[in-house]
Amino acid sequence: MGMIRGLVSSLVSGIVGKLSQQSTNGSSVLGTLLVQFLPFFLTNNPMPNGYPWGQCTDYGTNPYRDYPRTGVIRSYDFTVSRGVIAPDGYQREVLLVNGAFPGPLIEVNWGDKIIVNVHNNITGPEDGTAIHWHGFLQQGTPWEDGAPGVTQCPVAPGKSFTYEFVASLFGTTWYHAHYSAQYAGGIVGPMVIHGPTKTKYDHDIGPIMLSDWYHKEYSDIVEEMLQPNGSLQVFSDNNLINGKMTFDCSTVAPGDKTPCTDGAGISKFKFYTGKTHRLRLINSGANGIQRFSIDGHTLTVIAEDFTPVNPYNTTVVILGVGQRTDVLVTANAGTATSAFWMRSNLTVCGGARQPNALAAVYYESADTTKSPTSKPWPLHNASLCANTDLSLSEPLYPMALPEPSITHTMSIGTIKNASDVNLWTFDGVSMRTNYNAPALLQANAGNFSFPGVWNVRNFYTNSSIRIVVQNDSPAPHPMHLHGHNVYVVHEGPGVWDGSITRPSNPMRRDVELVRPNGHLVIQFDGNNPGVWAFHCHIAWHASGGFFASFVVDPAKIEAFHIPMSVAQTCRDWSAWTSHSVVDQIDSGT
Ligand SMILES: *[C@@H]1O[C@H](CO)[C@@H](O)[C@H](O)[C@H]1NC(C)=O
Ligand SMILES: *[C@@H]1O[C@H](CO)[C@@H](O)[C@H](O)[C@H]1NC(C)=O
Ligand SMILES: *[C@@H]1O[C@H](CO)[C@@H](O)[C@H](O)[C@H]1NC(C)=O
Ligand SMILES: *[C@@H]1O[C@H](CO)[C@@H](O)[C@H](O)[C@H]1NC(C)=O
Ligand SMILES: *[C@@H]1O[C@H](CO)[C@@H](O)[C@H](O)[C@H]1NC(C)=O
Ligand SMILES: *[C@@H]1O[C@H](CO)[C@@H](O)[C@H](O)[C@H]1NC(C)=O
Ligand SMILES: *[C@@H]1O[C@H](CO)[C@@H](O)[C@H](O)[C@H]1NC(C)=O
Ligand SMILES: *[C@@H]1O[C@H](CO)[C@@H](O)[C@H](O)[C@H]1NC(C)=O
Ligand SMILES: [Cu+2]
Repeated sequence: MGMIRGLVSSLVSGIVGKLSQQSTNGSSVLGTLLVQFLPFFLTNNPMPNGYPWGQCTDYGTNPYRDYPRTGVIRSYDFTVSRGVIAPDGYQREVLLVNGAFPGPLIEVNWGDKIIVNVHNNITGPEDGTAIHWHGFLQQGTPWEDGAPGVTQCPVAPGKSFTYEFVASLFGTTWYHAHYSAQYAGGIVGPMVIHGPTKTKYDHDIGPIMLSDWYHKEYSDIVEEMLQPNGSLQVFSDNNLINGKMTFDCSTVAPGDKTPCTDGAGISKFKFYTGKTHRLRLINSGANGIQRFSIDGHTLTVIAEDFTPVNPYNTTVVILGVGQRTDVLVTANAGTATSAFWMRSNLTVCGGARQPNALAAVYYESADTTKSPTSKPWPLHNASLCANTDLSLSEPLYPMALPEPSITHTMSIGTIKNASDVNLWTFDGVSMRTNYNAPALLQANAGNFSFPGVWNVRNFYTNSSIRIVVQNDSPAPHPMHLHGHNVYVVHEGPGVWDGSITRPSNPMRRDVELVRPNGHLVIQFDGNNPGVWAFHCHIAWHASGGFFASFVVDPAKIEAFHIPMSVAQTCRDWSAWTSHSVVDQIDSGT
């Protein structure tokens, strides 16, 4: 009871944040009332008629083939540095993009080219980095995918790498570091790719990032987990909405002298009475499954990951790590002075010490210094550790499931290695990457003999590849394939019985949860040559070896003319590692 009262009172004081935005989130303004509706940056650079996608629609255009070629380039400069912030009042060392947590928004139109010059300014101590652009297909540019040891060498301290790729899909996504579990240390940010929408709305609220949060540095967590006889289960300390939440500092361990402030501040959003708002939800956390809701409001789901879907209504949206859901919310639950709680709860499916995040939604004339008093929707099935029923999600642009030319089963398990370290296995292997020898570059040089610990599977020229993921572990796993929107064939408890959810038009997305002791069947077409990571998106599980890579169309990989900057990044990394010892404490990704 004391703990609950402490939490409530600190939340109340969090309405008027005790810490400045700079001390909680650095140079980010996300979660404050300063954020404007989108499109924001694009308003300074209007496109022809405002609709650069011309005749393309979200229901009638094959996005994998017929995306618009706008010829527009959007350039960004990212500097990754160490910093000290207190997102929830508990101060910690973090890694920041341009001094911001969450990192800066990348906002472009469908079909634009995105160029991001990433500068590694990690010092005291120095470390490598690499940034992945989640969900992009990278057709013809697999070396821009940002997975170290798979598609590139890490960017050495003091060096830069310029990523360049086309936004051929549209919707909501995020970028994050893919080096070790570095993204849990703060290197995350939202991306919005504007595109056509059949379902109309009035205001685009922009990204809402939901993330579990840890008070220890990511490297300390990984070291602890991967010590002899360590535990593979990692507990989060808090849950954030757009990088903000309060923390009950009385629960900090007695010996811990880290500065901690109650009521640091929470995120706030403004709605306009009677208007319909688009919210772009992103689970950018390291581990936990989120359940998102807004008291008194129905959510209309219009897109999941990069796939626009037939709209459906719900009161709760479930998101595994890496997943995105775009929802429409009409402000029809009160008057112009009403206020409501926005909630995101970490489920019981992963370890969370403080699972419930809150933010405030104010209608246009509400007093933004007062707490909402609204009541939550009743709790749904709290013990369900899976995504919402697959049959609800139906892509607007229909595509029938092709006949697979190969079916490959991969099971999930754990082992203890010779040093008594507990690790994850995927398809029988606990993966460990070699930062100095990315699989894609070796393949480009015509060598397809990969060391077993890289866990690479070559699918040659198979037209469509079906993967059955068998989860023999008691934890759910958000499975993510790089470079593809996969067909989600089936998901459920136990072993797959061969049934398919809507073969005429199965859901397509880039992350789907496999439930504890259950199965997930996905399928992808072999039309995107490259080496593509397929892994659990839980940062701690990938660190523990839960990671594989797929080779697609080897002859085409050999024929790629990879930009010289990719080889230069390896030379720079090699030069740096020749005088600095890289303590690769985990799988590397
Ligand atoms: C580089 O990192 C240092 C130390 O963290 C910081 O003081 C400096 O502002 C950073 N430089 C840039 C350009 O972000
Ligand atoms: C390993 O960890 C388990 C669970 O934490 C514990 O019960 C066991 O005693 C430990 N074994 C050794 C050899 O430390
Ligand atoms: C979904 O909810 C909206 C209001 O929030 C309502 O207008 C619409 O009719 C609902 N749609 C369905 C299919 O129930
Ligand atoms: C979130 O947690 C709150 C507080 O425990 C609870 O009242 C609410 O029903 C939960 N909502 C969901 C969707 O899990
Ligand atoms: C809740 O989910 C669990 C786990 O999937 C399932 O066994 C149970 O039947 C569900 N309960 C309800 C009421 O749907
Ligand atoms: C066991 O795994 C840990 C963590 O990846 C690694 O540091 C260690 O070298 C491994 N031990 C052996 C004998 O492979
Ligand atoms: C191919 O790469 C592997 C290591 O990944 C190496 O052991 C082998 O010697 C290489 N083969 C050739 C012909 O270079
Ligand atoms: C499909 O993949 C399997 C497994 O790697 C391989 O043995 C087979 O030759 C491939 N088929 C084609 C047509 O490439
Ligand atoms: Cu996992």
